[in-house]
Amino acid sequence: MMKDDEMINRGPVNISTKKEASALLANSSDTVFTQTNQFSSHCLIPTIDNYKQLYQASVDTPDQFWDEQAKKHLDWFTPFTQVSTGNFIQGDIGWFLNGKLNVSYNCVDRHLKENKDKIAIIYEGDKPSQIEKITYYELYLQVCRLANLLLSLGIKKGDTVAIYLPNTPVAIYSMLACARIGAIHSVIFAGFGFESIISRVKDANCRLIITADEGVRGGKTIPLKKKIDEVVCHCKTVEHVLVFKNTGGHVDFNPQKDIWAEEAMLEQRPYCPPEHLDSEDPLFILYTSGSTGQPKGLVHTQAGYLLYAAMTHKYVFDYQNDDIYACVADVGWITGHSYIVYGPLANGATTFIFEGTPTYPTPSRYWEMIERHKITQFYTAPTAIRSLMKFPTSFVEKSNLDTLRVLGSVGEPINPEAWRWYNKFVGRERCSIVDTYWQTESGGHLITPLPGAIPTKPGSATLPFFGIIPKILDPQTGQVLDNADTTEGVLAISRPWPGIARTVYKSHSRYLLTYMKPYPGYYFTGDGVKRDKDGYYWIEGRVDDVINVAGHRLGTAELESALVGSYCCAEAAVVGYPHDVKGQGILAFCILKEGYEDDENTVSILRNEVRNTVGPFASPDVIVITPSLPKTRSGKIMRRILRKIACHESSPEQLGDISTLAEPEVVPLLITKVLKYI
Ligand code: 6R9
Repeated sequence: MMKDDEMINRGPVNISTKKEASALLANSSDTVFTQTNQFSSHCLIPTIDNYKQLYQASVDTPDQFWDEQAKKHLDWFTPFTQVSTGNFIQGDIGWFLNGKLNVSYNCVDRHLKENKDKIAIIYEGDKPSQIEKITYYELYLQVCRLANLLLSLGIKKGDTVAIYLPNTPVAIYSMLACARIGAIHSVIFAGFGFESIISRVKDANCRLIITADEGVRGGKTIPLKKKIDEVVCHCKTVEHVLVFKNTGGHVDFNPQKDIWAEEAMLEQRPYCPPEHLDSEDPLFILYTSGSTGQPKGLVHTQAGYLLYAAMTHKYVFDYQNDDIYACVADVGWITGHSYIVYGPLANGATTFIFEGTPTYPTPSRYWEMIERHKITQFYTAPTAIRSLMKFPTSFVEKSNLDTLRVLGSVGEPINPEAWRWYNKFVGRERCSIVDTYWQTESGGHLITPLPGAIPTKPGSATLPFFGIIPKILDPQTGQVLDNADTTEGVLAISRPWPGIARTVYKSHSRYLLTYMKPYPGYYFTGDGVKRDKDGYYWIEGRVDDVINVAGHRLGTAELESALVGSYCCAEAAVVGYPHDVKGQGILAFCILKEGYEDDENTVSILRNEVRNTVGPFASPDVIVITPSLPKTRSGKIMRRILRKIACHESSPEQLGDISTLAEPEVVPLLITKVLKYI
């Protein structure tokens, strides 16, 4: 069942979220912050004029621009015959038509000739002493063995494979092994709970799941195989479970389905010819929360995605040959896909993968890793920066961070205070800060500074990447807003780019409904935005029922369905509220079933329900038990009012007319209850 908001397409603009973001931006200076980047002249794109020239070419003669880039950055088995096709009305987008290539070949094999012994992957486990370095040749052998193992289990081109692994090199081997044989991977973040895994495995009809015994984060062990054992009982399509040993911890082993991966790989030949795949064959599915309960399986294809990931990785991080590049995201999210795995490896880079957390064993962990490995680019999320800012600066000051050149931020708007801290204490005021705005759907960066070329302003993602034509639309009328001064509205993109997701798995109508129909002729990002007089973009956050908690996108409907799935909850409504570390926190209003009391026990039952079904990262920060919810007379929950209450914008003027509600008296009650917690 689709919710009203999604059917209306445009949905109501989430004013509260916008206000929060505007408040964050309010204290930011509008003057251009020109960093003293001592490396500017050595950057790949050293001046703003170089950027402008390239950008102009990319939008004036896009086919010529992308034709050149695709030939320069990718190796092809068969050349493409047409650069691009399709539009945002039909959603029939395609790039590099009839070309044949292989993503794993581009990420591994082609580097062997000159860089066989170069380190491809540096891994740090949860404990700082757990370090592994994998050369391109070793990576190649592992990928080939695993690809052959998948083939021996009957996995073939077009089959879907679920990957539920900790953030370790085997996750990279697994993704590349699938890519080698044309199987479509669906990585499921290892923090997801039971229901979230089942819905993803079922939606994609996965034939095989790749997992590990356990993961370890922040000193805590996370049972992964155990969770998959429960999942497999409910998912009939799963024929085999490949199990990697990560901790060596005990697992239940079902000889009918389970296979120890390392042992089985040893029996496989370390050569596997790469499948010649069409540019538009699917590469992977990645699920993302939307306005409705069921997450959308976005489908990315081979050539356009890889080219876009590789180019953005190269230019946005100013990636140069001997760099040691580190993105501390998880491969379970798009940031890990594009900027731990595909972008860096396509560029022959040394990429870093980290299984632990920023504060374990101490809040110096990131900075010590940078010193230990001589990291040159470091990419993290504002929530991590905010959590580390809370500690004394001595934790960061004692590390030697001289190797750093570029610092990246992703996942949510970075507040100027965090930006400045990152710049001062980590970048030591001599690095480029790149606040990269993009989405699972976009495959790679959409709006971002380029080191050396684009002067930055704290809190602004600055200017569009090559080929991206952003438009600001009036949320109600869809008119393009084009004031020379400041413009504010919703962000849309007016022309397809190579990295855009091509469809929602098995549901093209949902793809069109969510992204193309709200504003015909445009791709709708779902974000509010402001453009200042210098043409700089300031992302203001989601305008739909999606909340962004510590850089993770969560659909409120998904959380509500988990809450009502608990035996004690009759009805639930979830909204976001400003949170000083996580960006947004989760506030859940719940009506209990008859016979349950508003006490700690009930609240913990509700919280655990969300932890188990969606995942611990989605655990509500505040649960308010209420006898009723503000509803229209037709029974629709007025989320607008709940959002305002959550943001303390609950004066009568701010709330507007509530007399039309079925039970207006619940509003003051909720205001009082919320004040107790937030
Ligand atoms: C890459 C990623 C996408 C949503 C996006 C927006 C928010 C991401 C941002 C940012 C402001 C940035 N977002 N980066 N907002 N500034 N630099 O995070 O993908 O998980 O799909 O989330 O995240 O709201 O629409 P995804």
